[in-house]
Amino acid sequence: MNLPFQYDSAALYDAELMKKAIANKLMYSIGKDPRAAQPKDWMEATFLAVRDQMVERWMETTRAQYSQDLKRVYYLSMEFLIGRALSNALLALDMEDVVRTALDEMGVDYDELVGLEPDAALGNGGLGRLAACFLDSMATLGIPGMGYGIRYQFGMFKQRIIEGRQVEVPDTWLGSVNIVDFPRDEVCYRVRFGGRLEQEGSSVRWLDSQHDVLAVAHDIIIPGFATKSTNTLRLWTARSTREINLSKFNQGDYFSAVEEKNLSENVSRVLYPDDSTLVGKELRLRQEYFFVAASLQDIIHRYLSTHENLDHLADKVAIHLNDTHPVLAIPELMRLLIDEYHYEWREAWAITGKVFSYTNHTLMSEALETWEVNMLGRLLPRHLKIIFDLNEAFLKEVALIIPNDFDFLRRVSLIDEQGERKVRMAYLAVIASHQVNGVSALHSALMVESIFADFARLYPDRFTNVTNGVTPRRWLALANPDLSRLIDKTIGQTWRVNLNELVELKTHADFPLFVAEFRAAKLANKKRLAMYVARTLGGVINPNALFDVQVKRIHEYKRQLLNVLHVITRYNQILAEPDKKWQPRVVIFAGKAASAYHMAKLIIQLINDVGIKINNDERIGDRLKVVFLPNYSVSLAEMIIPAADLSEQISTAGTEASGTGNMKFALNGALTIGTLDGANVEMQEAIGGDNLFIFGHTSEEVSALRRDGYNPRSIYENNKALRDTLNMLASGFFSPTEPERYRVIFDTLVNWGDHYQLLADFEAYVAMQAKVDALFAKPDLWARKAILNVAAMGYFSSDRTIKEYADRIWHTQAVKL
Ligand code: T68
Repeated sequence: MNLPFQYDSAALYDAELMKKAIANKLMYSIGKDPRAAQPKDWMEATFLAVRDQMVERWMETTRAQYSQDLKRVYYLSMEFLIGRALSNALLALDMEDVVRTALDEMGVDYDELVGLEPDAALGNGGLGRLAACFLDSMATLGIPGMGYGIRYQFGMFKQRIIEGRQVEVPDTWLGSVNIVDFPRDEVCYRVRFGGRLEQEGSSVRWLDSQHDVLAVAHDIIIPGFATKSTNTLRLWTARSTREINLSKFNQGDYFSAVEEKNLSENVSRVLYPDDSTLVGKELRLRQEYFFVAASLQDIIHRYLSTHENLDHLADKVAIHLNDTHPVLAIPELMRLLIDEYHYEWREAWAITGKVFSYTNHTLMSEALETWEVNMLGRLLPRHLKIIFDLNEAFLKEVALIIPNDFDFLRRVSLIDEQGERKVRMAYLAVIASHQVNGVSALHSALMVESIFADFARLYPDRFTNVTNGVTPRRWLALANPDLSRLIDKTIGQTWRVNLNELVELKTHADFPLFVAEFRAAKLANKKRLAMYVARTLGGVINPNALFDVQVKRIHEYKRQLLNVLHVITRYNQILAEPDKKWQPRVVIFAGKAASAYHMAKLIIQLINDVGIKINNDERIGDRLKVVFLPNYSVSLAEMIIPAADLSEQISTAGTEASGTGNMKFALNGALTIGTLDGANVEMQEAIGGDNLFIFGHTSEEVSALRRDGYNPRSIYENNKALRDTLNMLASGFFSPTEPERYRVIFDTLVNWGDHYQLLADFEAYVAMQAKVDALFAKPDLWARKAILNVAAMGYFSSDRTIKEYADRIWHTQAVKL
């Protein structure tokens, strides 16, 4: 590669040395004879050999960060959806060729080996994946940043589809040999729960805590691309404060002897598999406090190793809250400053207010975290008291700015007093953060008009937008080698670190040779996906058909159902006009449903049932196929996205905060069919309206309909195609063994208000899909637009996003190496 890679280790470029390194690991770390080694053993050995190559750089970066006394960013997130690390490391180090050769000479297939690494799936979806892209960009840009999260023993569940239904299987991603991270047994903090408060004059003591847990650090190396700069993701695992209760054990009561240990270690056992809905469970609250308390102790410990006191903490420490899940960091820092370091309340608040910033990822009320005052008080009495005190001071201040408006005070109070009293975590985040951002222009604008409208009045300068981005390393260089090679050949290789260079592809959109090669790359990716479909599902799909793809979490607001309505309607149209020339299509879905979200699970089942009916209807042939790929994950996304022709981004306008899949698809040359929602709006501006398919109501129109009365039934009654489609759902056409199965979907849409306004957008959507067909029939025109999409994606690099955070929010500088 022609990038200015700044590496020094000889092993990097020498296949012989690499072979020795891998063989060594196989023998001495895995304990296997090469003749007996299984493919997995080779993968682990290779992983360890490659990891060694990162360690020196990692230490050098850490030393440089210390000696330059740089301000650090701590990115606190309950989720990091990092996916596979080996191929990513090889890309970052420019070592793929040498490892390929080394393995080849030892008779091991590189591609197969790379595919054996389990995904690190410590996240649900967009929020967790964004955190992973940010780590990649921070390392690449040299920003001294560190991620803090939880080392879940079980990550996101594995999804099996059995008889059309989602079945959740535990994700045992940590194999028998630990290749993932470096355990740091000595980096261990006590996290307290429960107990009581004792007031002594003006000071408060937190006493008699019970069920304390130890948090032990595990470090994952985050390599920057083509740089020595390397950051750390530090994940906490829970360890019992007492190994086993010896007296019980000696009395022969083995089970209760280990019970306590199990209970406290449950804190890092499993990732909550819910996104976009609130889970008010105690274990979740414990998880949140557990990782926040450990991280803050660690941050302060690091800071105090080079500073005398905490007076100027904010000069060197920025703590970013990825949504509200880590918001307990705010009262925790206040507690540490006041109770442990003896600051006055005012001083503590001044420091706290300079340290934190917060990103909001959703406007949906059902996702906004609140914690019952009772539960919080029982688990974290000191924090509840701090929150109450904060609230009192805050409301006093508000009453001065906006006098005599009790309703306003009630609305902005940190405590929701309606019904069971609850703490509103988002409000706590807002009052303590110096900056609060949304994740796309539209979302940030709606944020200050809706959930934070009152706060925007109080603190107009606090709110800002930082539009999301994705890392071009994983999402183009790694996921799409064929297209990457073509781009390299055409404009050089530095787009990997300066994605704006893709704009140079624009002129090439008119060169027939380039267009032909671009199409060839897409076709190769489609063939690869078709093979995967054949392998996993057994069905044959035609790589020349239009691949119409919707992959993301299954949620009503994302409107996979609208997509299904179009599929059924198309099915009916083909049957009605069998002699018309139909553009063959394969409609591909993938995505997980939260385990308790019945409607989302029903939607998965419907997709599978519709697929069975259509795929087996001989009258249809290959003009329409429906595929549901099980177990959507980062690594599956890396295969699916480069193979897509059409990217479905069809959420109800005003509901998808940003979306990041939308960016990944366009970057890989898919055209978007989408609503004016989230970052689609900015993508349209960047790409040009002629080069994507925008349809449907705007967020203003959605609100207006909601306000002025929306009548889905009349839409149903007045649109024959829609009526036929919905009647098929209600009558059991797709579920003959259980005709009532989809009645609830029919009712939701037709009789119960259709909250996400699918019917309102149906006609526009189907009409736009016809335009999609018409354009796809002109392959060169289609390819031209696809190229213009790729060319316009520079802005959507997470490097740009991170630069914005670093400049405008964190005020951090890059390390000099
Ligand atoms: C997503 N949010 C947004 N939430 O939906 C998406 N929620 O539009 C945006 O692009 C992305 O964040 C990044 O900004 C989520 O993914 C969650 O995953 C989540 C998890 C737990 C609780 C609540």
